[in-house]
Amino acid sequence: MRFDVVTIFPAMVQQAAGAGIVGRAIEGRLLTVAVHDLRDFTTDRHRVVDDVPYGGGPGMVLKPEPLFRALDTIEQIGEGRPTVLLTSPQGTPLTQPVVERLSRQPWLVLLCGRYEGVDERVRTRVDEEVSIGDYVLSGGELPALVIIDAVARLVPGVVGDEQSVAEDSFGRGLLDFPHYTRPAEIATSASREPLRVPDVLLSGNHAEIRRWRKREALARTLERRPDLLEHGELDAEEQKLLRELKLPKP
Ligand code: 4GX
Repeated sequence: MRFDVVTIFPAMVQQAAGAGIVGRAIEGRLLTVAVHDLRDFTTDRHRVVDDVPYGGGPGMVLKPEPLFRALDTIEQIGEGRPTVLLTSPQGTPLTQPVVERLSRQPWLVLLCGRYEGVDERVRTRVDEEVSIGDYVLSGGELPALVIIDAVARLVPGVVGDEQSVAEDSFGRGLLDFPHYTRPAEIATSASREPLRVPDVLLSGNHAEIRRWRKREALARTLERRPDLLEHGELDAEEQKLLRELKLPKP
């Protein structure tokens, strides 16, 4: 899969994309991330990318022509047309189903907005606007990196353990269950009880462990994110566990 990112902070995007799981996938040629400096597509001596808004008001707007030239250049790289995304608070909220849909595209272009935004005419070249959440950032670079990270994880081979991707929190539409590692017991201060790993996880009973994890995931989701249970994709066992969790405690 290929990502092209257009930004006024290319070093920031290059740095972050080169680290961790995504960085390893780039080295392994599973992914290509090409970062383009928007200023390289200006034609004036001062490489100006922004200008004042027509109609007045505070802030600056990204000029359209450098973005159009960047897109024209990028579209000549490959065969076919890339899917062009603009990161903005006005966009489609990024959720795991949206990430899955984007991961089926072979080629994404991410335009990183800055300042008050981009000249509206740029939207004629944008397939979709995407928001990573209802808060205000100072630029589209972090959203672009978030999109690349979430989408890249779904490209086969990028995450070593395919099973962990399939079973991931949100892969199943629920919050994750609690995780523990050794030791089975840790002594804390003298006045406190030792902190023990739940016995079921040490039991070796894999059917029981699976049920316990399901119940914990459901209990957490019910407690913290009941909205996730509304569009119910629960199997029969999950529906039964959820009914039990909702019963008043005896
Ligand atoms: N999820 N921002 C983009 C400038 C901007 C505004 C409008 C294009 C159109 C954000 C978010 C986000 C701040 C990035 C404004 N660019 N992007 N920037 N939340 O807050 O995606």
